[in-house]
Amino acid sequence: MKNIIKNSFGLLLCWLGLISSGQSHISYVARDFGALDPSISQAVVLSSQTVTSDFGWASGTDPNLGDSHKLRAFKFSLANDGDVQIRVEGLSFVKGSVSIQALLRPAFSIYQGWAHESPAALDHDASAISTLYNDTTYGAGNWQGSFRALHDWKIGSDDGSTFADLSSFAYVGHGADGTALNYGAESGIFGDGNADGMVVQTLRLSSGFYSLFIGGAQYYDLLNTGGDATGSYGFSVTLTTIPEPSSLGLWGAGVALLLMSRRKKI
Ligand SMILES: [Ca+2]
Ligand SMILES: [Ca+2]
Repeated sequence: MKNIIKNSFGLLLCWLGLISSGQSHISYVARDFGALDPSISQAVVLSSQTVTSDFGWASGTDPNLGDSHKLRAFKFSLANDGDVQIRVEGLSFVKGSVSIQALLRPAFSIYQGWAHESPAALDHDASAISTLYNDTTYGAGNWQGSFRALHDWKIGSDDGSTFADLSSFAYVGHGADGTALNYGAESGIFGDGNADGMVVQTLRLSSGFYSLFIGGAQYYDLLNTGGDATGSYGFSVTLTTIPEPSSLGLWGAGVALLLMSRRKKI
């Protein structure tokens, strides 16, 4: 009898493990753009990325928020204030022996702030502190997850016990592929007007620590009825720093002065 109970418990843990591995918590592993400096030209590409569902970003624009498992999180830091171009493009590719279809309508939001990272416990929508915070802030039954595409939001880990333990994301900006025909009628969404599987946008950012959340911009309804909640969709994302012409000019002037002083010495 003891063995039966022990084996059943083992199976339960295994089953829970499968569930948790299928719904990964917020993580930046292999999705870190590093420390960028907008005063010089840099471009970092992270290709062959995947996200679950085609509606994760759009679902976070409506009143009942969105499930953060249906977005992919990236991080970077900026040494100085400056312009950063974000380019997200749907991409089909083969992962192992699995064909990944392209994310047809990509979108992104940028926030100041980072989630908890290993060795700390990772943040997720179903943690006790996330649940308490969302119930308190939005009302029990009024939220699908913690993700908000157009506003600040918070989320916590299983180690969190008070709201002070939550990770905070301060909304900075967003970009979405297409028009209201795909991302819906929610106010405050600025699409690029051309549903071509790509969104490119340049944002002026202050120095600091940033999270970038990418997901699908296909809106269905408050319950995501008809959306593909489990499919895996591919994309690539490129961050490019864009130095101001004045700093390029100063750099050019510096080089000219250096050349002139060398010539004088010769
Ligand atoms: Ca929603
Ligand atoms: Ca587009």
